[in-house]
Amino acid sequence: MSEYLWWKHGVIYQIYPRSFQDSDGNGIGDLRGVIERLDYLNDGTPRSLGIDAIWFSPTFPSPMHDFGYDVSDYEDVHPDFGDMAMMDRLIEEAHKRGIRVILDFVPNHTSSHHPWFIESRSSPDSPKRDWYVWRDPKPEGSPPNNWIGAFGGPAWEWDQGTQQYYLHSFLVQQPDLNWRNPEVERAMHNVLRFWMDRGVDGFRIDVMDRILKAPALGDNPPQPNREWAKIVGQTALQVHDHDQNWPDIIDAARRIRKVVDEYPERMTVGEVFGAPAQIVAYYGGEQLDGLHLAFNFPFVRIYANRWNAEHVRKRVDGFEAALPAGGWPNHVLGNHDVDRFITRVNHDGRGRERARVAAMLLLTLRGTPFVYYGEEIGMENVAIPEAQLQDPARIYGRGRDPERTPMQWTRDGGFTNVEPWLPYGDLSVNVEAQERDGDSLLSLYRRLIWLRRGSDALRFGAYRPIDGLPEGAYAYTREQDGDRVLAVLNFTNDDIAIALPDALRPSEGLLGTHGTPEAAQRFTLKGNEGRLLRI
Ligand code: TEU
Repeated sequence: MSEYLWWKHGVIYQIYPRSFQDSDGNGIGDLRGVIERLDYLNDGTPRSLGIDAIWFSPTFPSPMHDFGYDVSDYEDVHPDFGDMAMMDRLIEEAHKRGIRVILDFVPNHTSSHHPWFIESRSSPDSPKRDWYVWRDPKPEGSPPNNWIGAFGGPAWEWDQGTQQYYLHSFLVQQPDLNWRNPEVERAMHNVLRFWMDRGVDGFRIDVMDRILKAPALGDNPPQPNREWAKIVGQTALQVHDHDQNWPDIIDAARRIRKVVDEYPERMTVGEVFGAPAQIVAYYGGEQLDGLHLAFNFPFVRIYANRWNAEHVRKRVDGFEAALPAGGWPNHVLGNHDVDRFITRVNHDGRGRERARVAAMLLLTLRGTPFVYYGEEIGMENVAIPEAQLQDPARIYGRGRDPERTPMQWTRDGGFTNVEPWLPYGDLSVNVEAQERDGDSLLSLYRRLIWLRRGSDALRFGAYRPIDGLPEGAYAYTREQDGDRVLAVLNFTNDDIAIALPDALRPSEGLLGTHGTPEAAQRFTLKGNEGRLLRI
Protein backbone atom coordinates (compact mmCIF):
# COMPACT_ATOMS: atom_id res chain seq x y z
CA MET A 1 0.00 0.00 0.00
CA SER A 2 2.68 2.48 0.98
CA GLU A 3 3.87 2.27 -2.64
CA TYR A 4 0.79 3.98 -3.99
CA LEU A 5 0.52 7.18 -2.05
CA TRP A 6 -0.51 10.33 -3.94
CA TRP A 7 2.57 12.34 -2.98
CA LYS A 8 4.81 9.66 -4.51
CA HIS A 9 3.13 9.12 -7.86
CA GLY A 10 1.54 12.54 -8.20
CA VAL A 11 2.81 15.65 -9.96
CA ILE A 12 2.93 18.64 -7.59
CA TYR A 13 2.31 22.07 -9.10
CA GLN A 14 3.51 25.18 -7.27
CA ILE A 15 1.29 28.25 -7.41
CA TYR A 16 2.60 31.64 -6.41
CA PRO A 17 -0.80 32.98 -5.34
CA ARG A 18 -0.11 36.65 -6.17
CA SER A 19 0.55 35.71 -9.76
CA PHE A 20 -1.83 32.97 -10.87
CA GLN A 21 -5.25 34.59 -11.39
CA ASP A 22 -6.80 37.83 -10.16
CA SER A 23 -10.58 37.59 -9.74
CA ASP A 24 -11.37 40.92 -8.06
CA GLY A 25 -9.56 43.41 -10.23
CA ASN A 26 -6.77 44.63 -7.94
CA GLY A 27 -3.90 43.27 -10.02
CA ILE A 28 -3.05 40.64 -7.39
CA GLY A 29 -3.90 36.97 -7.74
CA ASP A 30 -6.31 35.40 -5.27
CA LEU A 31 -7.90 32.13 -4.18
CA ARG A 32 -11.12 32.63 -6.13
CA GLY A 33 -8.94 33.13 -9.19
CA VAL A 34 -7.30 29.78 -8.52
CA ILE A 35 -10.71 28.11 -8.22
CA GLU A 36 -11.62 29.52 -11.64
CA ARG A 37 -8.49 27.93 -13.08
CA LEU A 38 -8.73 24.51 -11.43
CA ASP A 39 -10.05 22.87 -14.59
CA TYR A 40 -6.92 23.97 -16.41
CA LEU A 41 -4.90 22.07 -13.81
CA ASN A 42 -7.02 18.93 -13.83
CA ASP A 43 -10.51 18.38 -15.17
CA GLY A 44 -10.08 14.62 -15.20
CA THR A 45 -9.21 14.50 -18.91
CA PRO A 46 -6.01 14.83 -21.00
CA ARG A 47 -7.31 18.21 -22.19
CA SER A 48 -6.07 19.50 -18.83
CA LEU A 49 -2.58 19.46 -17.39
CA GLY A 50 -3.38 16.52 -15.10
CA ILE A 51 -1.52 17.50 -11.94
CA ASP A 52 -2.31 15.80 -8.61
CA ALA A 53 -1.59 18.47 -6.03
CA ILE A 54 -1.05 22.20 -5.65
CA TRP A 55 1.49 23.71 -3.30
CA PHE A 56 0.59 27.30 -2.53
CA SER A 57 3.30 29.74 -1.51
CA PRO A 58 2.04 31.42 1.70
CA THR A 59 -1.57 32.59 1.75
CA PHE A 60 -1.63 33.81 5.39
CA PRO A 61 -2.03 37.33 6.79
CA SER A 62 1.28 39.12 6.40
CA PRO A 63 2.61 42.65 6.03
CA MET A 64 4.23 41.24 2.86
CA HIS A 65 7.78 42.35 3.53
CA ASP A 66 8.80 38.99 2.08
CA PHE A 67 5.55 38.45 0.16
CA GLY A 68 3.94 36.17 2.68
CA TYR A 69 7.01 34.41 4.08
CA ASP A 70 6.61 36.85 6.96
CA VAL A 71 3.47 35.44 8.58
CA SER A 72 1.54 37.55 11.11
CA ASP A 73 -1.24 34.98 11.68
CA TYR A 74 -0.81 31.30 10.84
CA GLU A 75 -4.51 30.51 11.06
CA ASP A 76 -6.16 32.84 8.60
CA VAL A 77 -6.02 34.05 5.00
CA HIS A 78 -4.53 37.33 3.77
CA PRO A 79 -7.36 39.61 2.56
CA ASP A 80 -5.52 40.09 -0.76
CA PHE A 81 -6.12 36.38 -1.38
CA GLY A 82 -9.60 35.98 0.12
CA ASP A 83 -10.87 34.68 3.45
CA MET A 84 -11.28 31.42 5.30
CA ALA A 85 -14.56 30.67 3.56
CA MET A 86 -12.79 31.00 0.20
CA MET A 87 -9.97 28.74 1.38
CA ASP A 88 -12.53 26.14 2.46
CA ARG A 89 -14.17 26.39 -0.96
CA LEU A 90 -10.83 26.07 -2.70
CA ILE A 91 -10.00 22.92 -0.73
CA GLU A 92 -13.42 21.50 -1.55
CA GLU A 93 -13.26 22.37 -5.26
CA ALA A 94 -9.73 21.01 -5.54
CA HIS A 95 -10.69 17.77 -3.83
CA LYS A 96 -13.66 17.35 -6.18
CA ARG A 97 -11.14 17.19 -8.99
CA GLY A 98 -8.80 14.86 -7.17
CA ILE A 99 -6.32 17.68 -6.53
CA ARG A 100 -4.65 17.74 -3.09
CA VAL A 101 -3.81 20.98 -1.36
CA ILE A 102 -0.39 21.67 0.18
CA LEU A 103 0.16 24.84 2.19
CA ASP A 104 3.45 26.56 2.91
CA PHE A 105 4.33 26.20 6.59
CA VAL A 106 6.83 28.85 7.74
CA PRO A 107 8.24 27.61 11.05
CA ASN A 108 11.63 29.30 11.22
CA HIS A 109 10.37 32.85 11.70
CA THR A 110 7.25 34.92 12.03
CA SER A 111 6.61 38.44 10.88
CA SER A 112 7.75 41.13 13.28
CA HIS A 113 4.04 42.11 13.23
CA HIS A 114 2.98 38.76 14.67
CA PRO A 115 1.36 39.26 18.12
CA TRP A 116 3.85 36.75 19.55
CA PHE A 117 6.78 38.94 18.54
CA ILE A 118 5.10 42.17 19.58
CA GLU A 119 4.61 40.60 23.00
CA SER A 120 8.14 39.16 23.08
CA ARG A 121 9.65 42.51 22.24
CA SER A 122 7.64 44.41 24.81
CA SER A 123 9.89 43.54 27.75
CA PRO A 124 12.80 41.28 28.77
CA ASP A 125 10.35 39.77 31.26
CA SER A 126 7.62 39.08 28.73
CA PRO A 127 6.25 35.53 29.01
CA LYS A 128 6.97 35.26 25.28
CA ARG A 129 10.50 36.68 25.49
CA ASP A 130 12.00 33.23 25.04
CA TRP A 131 9.78 32.47 22.02
CA TYR A 132 12.39 34.27 19.91
CA VAL A 133 16.18 34.35 20.00
CA TRP A 134 17.26 37.33 22.12
CA ARG A 135 20.88 37.88 23.13
CA ASP A 136 23.04 40.52 24.79
CA PRO A 137 25.59 42.33 22.66
CA LYS A 138 29.26 41.46 22.88
CA PRO A 139 31.07 43.63 25.45
CA GLU A 140 31.96 46.20 22.79
CA GLY A 141 28.32 46.38 21.66
CA SER A 142 28.50 44.33 18.47
CA PRO A 143 26.11 41.47 17.57
CA PRO A 144 26.44 38.14 19.42
CA ASN A 145 28.09 36.41 16.44
CA ASN A 146 29.04 36.88 12.78
CA TRP A 147 25.98 35.34 11.13
CA ILE A 148 24.79 36.88 7.88
CA GLY A 149 21.09 36.99 6.98
CA ALA A 150 20.05 34.93 3.94
CA PHE A 151 19.34 38.18 2.11
CA GLY A 152 22.59 39.77 3.30
CA GLY A 153 23.57 42.05 6.16
CA PRO A 154 23.95 40.99 9.80
CA ALA A 155 21.43 38.42 11.06
CA TRP A 156 20.97 40.42 14.30
CA GLU A 157 18.88 43.50 14.91
CA TRP A 158 19.36 45.76 17.90
CA ASP A 159 16.23 46.48 19.90
CA GLN A 160 16.54 49.88 21.51
CA GLY A 161 13.59 49.34 23.83
CA THR A 162 14.88 46.22 25.56
CA GLN A 163 18.62 46.62 24.88
CA GLN A 164 19.18 43.23 23.27
CA TYR A 165 19.68 41.84 19.80
CA TYR A 166 17.18 39.49 18.17
CA LEU A 167 18.08 36.95 15.51
CA HIS A 168 16.60 37.16 12.02
CA SER A 169 18.01 34.66 9.55
CA PHE A 170 16.14 36.53 6.81
CA LEU A 171 14.79 40.10 6.87
CA VAL A 172 14.77 42.33 9.94
CA GLN A 173 10.98 41.90 9.72
CA GLN A 174 11.35 38.10 10.06
CA PRO A 175 12.49 37.33 13.63
CA ASP A 176 13.50 33.68 14.17
CA LEU A 177 11.31 31.64 16.49
CA ASN A 178 13.06 29.73 19.27
CA TRP A 179 12.19 26.10 18.59
CA ARG A 180 14.21 25.11 21.68
CA ASN A 181 11.26 26.40 23.70
CA PRO A 182 8.66 23.57 23.94
CA GLU A 183 5.81 26.10 23.98
CA VAL A 184 6.85 27.33 20.56
CA GLU A 185 7.00 23.83 19.19
CA ARG A 186 3.59 23.01 20.61
CA ALA A 187 2.04 26.17 19.16
CA MET A 188 3.49 25.41 15.74
CA HIS A 189 2.34 21.80 15.84
CA ASN A 190 -1.14 23.09 16.54
CA VAL A 191 -0.95 25.21 13.40
CA LEU A 192 -0.47 21.99 11.43
CA ARG A 193 -3.46 20.41 13.15
CA PHE A 194 -5.55 23.53 12.51
CA TRP A 195 -5.08 23.19 8.74
CA MET A 196 -5.34 19.42 8.59
CA ASP A 197 -8.66 19.70 10.42
CA ARG A 198 -9.79 21.92 7.53
CA GLY A 199 -8.81 19.30 4.99
CA VAL A 200 -5.34 20.42 3.93
CA ASP A 201 -3.34 17.45 2.62
CA GLY A 202 0.21 18.49 3.30
CA PHE A 203 2.83 21.09 3.96
CA ARG A 204 5.84 22.43 2.20
CA ILE A 205 8.04 23.42 5.12
CA ASP A 206 9.96 26.62 4.61
CA VAL A 207 13.58 26.83 5.78
CA MET A 208 13.30 23.52 7.62
CA ASP A 209 17.08 23.37 7.85
CA ARG A 210 17.37 26.34 10.20
CA ILE A 211 14.68 25.89 12.83
CA LEU A 212 17.26 24.89 15.46
CA LYS A 213 20.66 26.52 15.71
CA ALA A 214 23.86 25.46 17.40
CA PRO A 215 23.01 26.10 21.07
CA ALA A 216 26.24 28.06 21.62
CA LEU A 217 25.51 30.28 18.57
CA GLY A 218 29.16 30.09 17.46
CA ASP A 219 30.61 32.07 14.55
CA ASN A 220 30.31 30.60 11.05
CA PRO A 221 33.60 30.03 9.20
CA PRO A 222 34.21 31.85 5.90
CA GLN A 223 33.39 30.09 2.64
CA PRO A 224 36.61 29.65 0.65
CA ASN A 225 34.76 29.26 -2.65
CA ARG A 226 33.28 32.69 -3.45
CA GLU A 227 31.63 31.76 -6.77
CA TRP A 228 28.13 31.01 -5.55
CA ALA A 229 27.93 34.33 -3.70
CA LYS A 230 27.88 36.04 -7.10
CA ILE A 231 24.46 34.46 -7.71
CA VAL A 232 22.79 34.26 -4.30
CA GLY A 233 24.56 37.09 -2.50
CA GLN A 234 26.44 37.63 0.76
CA THR A 235 24.94 34.66 2.58
CA ALA A 236 27.12 32.34 0.48
CA LEU A 237 30.26 33.97 1.90
CA GLN A 238 29.91 31.80 5.02
CA VAL A 239 29.76 28.07 5.63
CA HIS A 240 26.55 27.76 7.64
CA ASP A 241 27.94 25.26 10.14
CA HIS A 242 26.18 26.80 13.12
CA ASP A 243 22.90 28.08 11.71
CA GLN A 244 21.92 25.42 9.18
CA ASN A 245 21.39 21.63 9.31
CA TRP A 246 22.19 21.49 13.03
CA PRO A 247 21.84 17.74 13.88
CA ASP A 248 18.91 17.88 16.29
CA ILE A 249 16.65 19.43 13.64
CA ILE A 250 16.14 15.86 12.45
CA ASP A 251 14.42 15.03 15.74
CA ALA A 252 12.24 18.10 15.35
CA ALA A 253 11.33 16.76 11.89
CA ARG A 254 10.38 13.44 13.49
CA ARG A 255 8.12 15.24 15.93
CA ILE A 256 6.46 17.11 13.05
CA ARG A 257 5.98 13.78 11.30
CA LYS A 258 4.23 12.38 14.38
CA VAL A 259 1.75 15.25 14.30
CA VAL A 260 1.10 14.84 10.59
CA ASP A 261 0.63 11.10 11.08
CA GLU A 262 -2.31 11.82 13.39
CA TYR A 263 -4.17 12.29 10.08
CA PRO A 264 -4.35 9.80 7.20
CA GLU A 265 -2.27 10.22 4.01
CA ARG A 266 -0.89 13.66 4.77
CA MET A 267 2.59 14.64 3.56
CA THR A 268 5.46 17.00 4.26
CA VAL A 269 8.25 18.26 2.03
CA GLY A 270 11.05 20.21 3.64
CA GLU A 271 13.04 23.01 2.09
CA VAL A 272 16.61 22.12 2.98
CA PHE A 273 19.96 22.92 1.47
CA GLY A 274 23.20 20.97 1.63
CA ALA A 275 25.00 17.92 0.30
CA PRO A 276 22.85 14.87 -0.58
CA ALA A 277 23.68 13.20 2.76
CA GLN A 278 22.43 16.28 4.63
CA ILE A 279 19.23 16.45 2.57
CA VAL A 280 18.27 12.81 2.93
CA ALA A 281 18.89 12.96 6.70
CA TYR A 282 15.52 14.73 6.91
CA TYR A 283 13.79 11.53 5.79
CA GLY A 284 14.73 10.14 9.22
CA GLY A 285 17.15 7.35 8.26
CA GLU A 286 16.18 3.71 7.75
CA GLN A 287 13.05 4.21 9.84
CA LEU A 288 11.78 6.85 7.40
CA ASP A 289 10.17 8.54 10.38
CA GLY A 290 11.20 12.08 9.41
CA LEU A 291 9.76 14.19 6.59
CA HIS A 292 8.17 12.39 3.66
CA LEU A 293 10.33 14.34 1.21
CA ALA A 294 13.14 16.89 1.36
CA PHE A 295 13.70 19.00 -1.73
CA ASN A 296 16.35 17.72 -4.09
CA PHE A 297 17.52 20.99 -5.60
CA PRO A 298 20.43 20.36 -8.01
CA PHE A 299 18.32 21.07 -11.12
CA VAL A 300 17.47 24.59 -9.93
CA ARG A 301 21.20 25.27 -9.77
CA ILE A 302 21.78 24.38 -13.38
CA TYR A 303 23.07 27.31 -15.39
CA ALA A 304 24.45 27.21 -18.94
CA ASN A 305 27.03 24.46 -19.34
CA ARG A 306 25.88 22.51 -16.32
CA TRP A 307 23.01 21.43 -18.54
CA ASN A 308 24.91 18.37 -19.72
CA ALA A 309 24.23 14.65 -19.56
CA GLU A 310 27.09 13.82 -17.23
CA HIS A 311 26.26 16.50 -14.66
CA VAL A 312 22.54 15.71 -14.63
CA ARG A 313 23.05 11.95 -14.37
CA LYS A 314 25.54 12.42 -11.55
CA ARG A 315 23.03 14.47 -9.55
CA VAL A 316 20.21 11.99 -10.12
CA ASP A 317 22.36 8.97 -9.26
CA GLY A 318 23.92 10.77 -6.31
CA PHE A 319 20.54 11.44 -4.72
CA GLU A 320 19.30 7.90 -5.44
CA ALA A 321 22.43 6.50 -3.80
CA ALA A 322 22.15 8.73 -0.74
CA LEU A 323 18.49 7.92 -0.02
CA PRO A 324 17.77 5.47 2.77
CA ALA A 325 16.14 2.21 1.64
CA GLY A 326 12.49 2.89 0.83
CA GLY A 327 13.05 6.65 0.65
CA TRP A 328 11.38 8.37 -2.27
CA PRO A 329 13.24 10.89 -4.47
CA ASN A 330 11.89 14.14 -5.89
CA HIS A 331 12.98 16.59 -8.56
CA VAL A 332 12.55 20.33 -8.87
CA LEU A 333 13.18 22.34 -12.03
CA GLY A 334 12.22 25.76 -10.73
CA ASN A 335 10.56 27.71 -7.95
CA HIS A 336 9.85 31.25 -6.75
CA ASP A 337 13.44 31.81 -5.55
CA VAL A 338 15.43 30.98 -8.68
CA ASP A 339 15.74 32.18 -12.26
CA ARG A 340 13.29 30.56 -14.66
CA PHE A 341 14.69 27.36 -16.21
CA ILE A 342 14.86 28.66 -19.77
CA THR A 343 16.58 31.83 -18.62
CA ARG A 344 19.26 29.76 -16.88
CA VAL A 345 20.10 27.68 -19.95
CA ASN A 346 19.54 30.17 -22.77
CA HIS A 347 23.21 31.16 -23.25
CA ASP A 348 23.06 30.20 -26.93
CA GLY A 349 19.38 30.95 -27.49
CA ARG A 350 18.37 27.26 -27.35
CA GLY A 351 16.78 27.39 -23.93
CA ARG A 352 13.29 26.69 -25.28
CA GLU A 353 14.48 23.44 -26.86
CA ARG A 354 16.13 22.44 -23.60
CA ALA A 355 12.87 23.07 -21.75
CA ARG A 356 11.32 20.20 -23.71
CA VAL A 357 14.08 17.79 -22.75
CA ALA A 358 13.87 19.05 -19.18
CA ALA A 359 10.12 18.36 -19.09
CA MET A 360 10.73 14.81 -20.26
CA LEU A 361 13.46 14.35 -17.67
CA LEU A 362 11.42 15.78 -14.79
CA LEU A 363 8.34 13.72 -15.59
CA THR A 364 10.02 10.39 -16.27
CA LEU A 365 12.61 10.17 -13.52
CA ARG A 366 11.84 8.17 -10.41
CA GLY A 367 10.50 10.57 -7.81
CA THR A 368 7.90 13.23 -7.24
CA PRO A 369 8.10 16.02 -9.85
CA PHE A 370 7.56 19.62 -8.77
CA VAL A 371 6.37 21.96 -11.54
CA TYR A 372 6.50 25.72 -10.93
CA TYR A 373 3.55 27.59 -12.49
CA GLY A 374 4.31 28.83 -15.99
CA GLU A 375 7.11 26.31 -16.49
CA GLU A 376 4.68 24.27 -18.60
CA ILE A 377 4.41 27.08 -21.15
CA GLY A 378 8.05 28.07 -20.91
CA MET A 379 7.79 31.39 -19.10
CA GLU A 380 11.15 33.13 -18.83
CA ASN A 381 12.49 35.71 -16.39
CA VAL A 382 10.84 39.04 -17.07
CA ALA A 383 13.00 42.14 -17.24
CA ILE A 384 11.33 44.54 -14.81
CA PRO A 385 12.04 48.27 -14.68
CA GLU A 386 13.96 49.22 -11.52
CA ALA A 387 11.08 51.29 -10.16
CA GLN A 388 8.70 48.32 -10.28
CA LEU A 389 10.98 45.86 -8.46
CA GLN A 390 9.49 44.76 -5.15
CA ASP A 391 11.51 41.90 -3.66
CA PRO A 392 13.69 43.15 -0.78
CA ALA A 393 16.16 40.28 -1.36
CA ARG A 394 17.59 42.27 -4.27
CA ILE A 395 19.34 44.67 -1.92
CA TYR A 396 22.22 42.30 -1.17
CA GLY A 397 21.70 39.43 -3.58
CA ARG A 398 19.39 38.82 -6.49
CA GLY A 399 15.81 39.99 -6.54
CA ARG A 400 13.23 37.32 -7.30
CA ASP A 401 10.56 39.38 -9.03
CA PRO A 402 11.57 38.24 -12.55
CA GLU A 403 10.45 34.66 -11.87
CA ARG A 404 7.26 35.68 -10.03
CA THR A 405 5.43 37.49 -12.84
CA PRO A 406 1.76 36.90 -13.70
CA MET A 407 0.71 33.67 -15.37
CA GLN A 408 0.25 34.25 -19.09
CA TRP A 409 -3.13 32.87 -20.07
CA THR A 410 -3.86 34.72 -23.31
CA ARG A 411 -2.33 37.17 -25.81
CA ASP A 412 -3.56 39.97 -23.57
CA GLY A 413 -2.38 38.30 -20.42
CA GLY A 414 -5.69 37.15 -19.00
CA PHE A 415 -4.41 37.33 -15.43
CA THR A 416 -6.24 40.52 -14.47
CA ASN A 417 -8.26 43.29 -16.08
CA VAL A 418 -6.16 46.03 -14.49
CA GLU A 419 -2.43 46.70 -14.25
CA PRO A 420 -0.86 43.51 -12.80
CA TRP A 421 1.31 43.80 -9.67
CA LEU A 422 4.34 42.82 -11.76
CA PRO A 423 4.52 43.20 -15.54
CA TYR A 424 3.90 40.34 -17.97
CA GLY A 425 6.69 38.91 -20.06
CA ASP A 426 6.50 38.18 -23.78
CA LEU A 427 2.80 37.47 -24.24
CA SER A 428 3.29 35.42 -27.37
CA VAL A 429 4.05 32.77 -24.74
CA ASN A 430 0.56 31.97 -23.42
CA VAL A 431 -1.72 29.09 -22.50
CA GLU A 432 -4.37 29.79 -25.12
CA ALA A 433 -1.93 29.72 -28.02
CA GLN A 434 -0.20 26.61 -26.75
CA GLU A 435 -3.48 24.78 -26.23
CA ARG A 436 -4.18 25.13 -29.94
CA ASP A 437 -0.71 23.94 -30.92
CA GLY A 438 -0.15 20.19 -30.64
CA ASP A 439 3.62 20.72 -30.75
CA SER A 440 3.75 23.31 -27.98
CA LEU A 441 5.56 22.87 -24.69
CA LEU A 442 2.18 22.82 -22.91
CA SER A 443 0.99 19.98 -25.15
CA LEU A 444 4.19 18.09 -24.37
CA TYR A 445 3.70 18.60 -20.62
CA ARG A 446 0.13 17.35 -20.87
CA ARG A 447 1.10 14.26 -22.83
CA LEU A 448 3.96 13.48 -20.47
CA ILE A 449 1.82 13.87 -17.38
CA TRP A 450 -1.04 11.79 -18.75
CA LEU A 451 1.32 9.12 -20.00
CA ARG A 452 2.84 9.02 -16.55
CA ARG A 453 -0.58 8.83 -14.92
CA GLY A 454 -1.32 5.69 -16.89
CA SER A 455 2.04 4.01 -16.40
CA ASP A 456 3.05 2.17 -13.24
CA ALA A 457 6.58 1.95 -14.66
CA LEU A 458 6.83 5.75 -14.81
CA ARG A 459 5.09 6.35 -11.52
CA PHE A 460 6.62 3.72 -9.26
CA GLY A 461 9.11 1.77 -11.33
CA ALA A 462 12.76 1.09 -10.62
CA TYR A 463 15.27 3.48 -12.18
CA ARG A 464 18.26 2.10 -14.06
CA PRO A 465 20.70 4.36 -15.90
CA ILE A 466 22.12 2.97 -19.16
CA ASP A 467 25.89 2.93 -19.59
CA GLY A 468 27.87 2.96 -22.78
CA LEU A 469 25.90 5.51 -24.84
CA PRO A 470 27.80 8.28 -26.63
CA GLU A 471 28.75 11.35 -24.62
CA GLY A 472 25.95 13.91 -24.45
CA ALA A 473 23.17 11.35 -24.18
CA TYR A 474 21.55 10.26 -20.92
CA ALA A 475 19.26 7.26 -20.92
CA TYR A 476 17.53 5.24 -18.25
CA THR A 477 14.78 2.71 -17.87
CA ARG A 478 11.88 2.69 -15.48
CA GLU A 479 10.44 -0.73 -14.79
CA GLN A 480 7.54 -2.13 -12.84
CA ASP A 481 6.00 -5.61 -13.06
CA GLY A 482 7.56 -6.34 -16.43
CA ASP A 483 6.47 -3.01 -17.95
CA ARG A 484 9.59 -1.16 -19.05
CA VAL A 485 9.96 2.38 -20.41
CA LEU A 486 13.22 3.77 -21.77
CA ALA A 487 14.02 7.49 -21.86
CA VAL A 488 16.81 8.67 -24.16
CA LEU A 489 17.73 12.34 -23.88
CA ASN A 490 20.18 14.44 -25.90
CA PHE A 491 21.68 17.27 -23.86
CA THR A 492 23.70 18.68 -26.77
CA ASN A 493 22.79 20.73 -29.85
CA ASP A 494 24.22 18.08 -32.16
CA ASP A 495 22.88 14.84 -33.59
CA ILE A 496 23.88 11.73 -31.68
CA ALA A 497 23.83 8.26 -33.27
CA ILE A 498 22.23 5.87 -30.80
CA ALA A 499 22.62 2.11 -30.95
CA LEU A 500 20.75 0.57 -28.04
CA PRO A 501 22.28 -2.47 -26.38
CA ASP A 502 20.75 -5.81 -27.45
CA ALA A 503 18.98 -6.21 -24.14
CA LEU A 504 16.90 -3.10 -24.88
CA ARG A 505 14.56 -3.83 -27.78
CA PRO A 506 11.94 -1.14 -28.26
CA SER A 507 8.46 -2.44 -28.98
CA GLU A 508 6.69 0.92 -29.21
CA GLY A 509 7.52 4.59 -29.57
CA LEU A 510 5.59 6.33 -26.81
CA LEU A 511 6.36 10.03 -26.94
CA GLY A 512 9.05 12.37 -28.19
CA THR A 513 10.06 16.00 -28.07
CA HIS A 514 10.27 15.94 -31.88
CA GLY A 515 7.15 13.91 -32.68
CA THR A 516 6.27 10.31 -31.85
CA PRO A 517 9.43 8.20 -32.27
CA GLU A 518 9.73 4.89 -34.10
CA ALA A 519 10.36 1.71 -32.16
CA ALA A 520 13.92 1.48 -33.50
CA GLN A 521 17.08 -0.04 -32.05
CA ARG A 522 19.35 2.37 -33.91
CA PHE A 523 18.41 5.93 -34.60
CA THR A 524 19.72 9.47 -34.81
CA LEU A 525 18.78 11.58 -31.83
CA LYS A 526 18.60 15.20 -32.97
CA GLY A 527 20.09 18.01 -30.91
CA ASN A 528 17.97 18.54 -27.78
CA GLU A 529 15.74 15.63 -28.63
CA GLY A 530 14.20 13.24 -26.13
CA ARG A 531 12.42 9.95 -26.80
CA LEU A 532 10.36 7.61 -24.69
CA LEU A 533 10.22 4.02 -25.89
CA ARG A 534 8.49 0.98 -24.52
CA ILE A 535 10.86 -1.95 -24.20
O1 TEU B 1 13.85 30.36 1.09
C1 TEU B 1 14.98 30.07 1.85
C2 TEU B 1 16.28 30.38 1.20
O2 TEU B 1 17.31 30.04 1.74
C3 TEU B 1 16.22 31.12 -0.10
O3 TEU B 1 15.42 32.15 0.24
C4 TEU B 1 17.45 31.73 -0.65
O4 TEU B 1 18.39 32.01 0.30
C5 TEU B 1 17.08 33.05 -1.33
O5 TEU B 1 15.91 32.91 -2.07
C6 TEU B 1 18.19 33.52 -2.23
O6 TEU B 1 17.72 34.45 -3.15
C7 TEU B 1 12.59 30.35 1.68
C8 TEU B 1 11.54 30.79 0.69
O7 TEU B 1 11.50 29.91 -0.39
C9 TEU B 1 11.81 32.20 0.28
O8 TEU B 1 10.92 32.65 -0.69
C10 TEU B 1 11.70 33.06 1.52
O9 TEU B 1 12.04 34.38 1.20
C11 TEU B 1 12.61 32.55 2.63
O10 TEU B 1 12.51 31.16 2.81
C12 TEU B 1 12.25 33.20 3.93
O11 TEU B 1 11.06 32.66 4.42
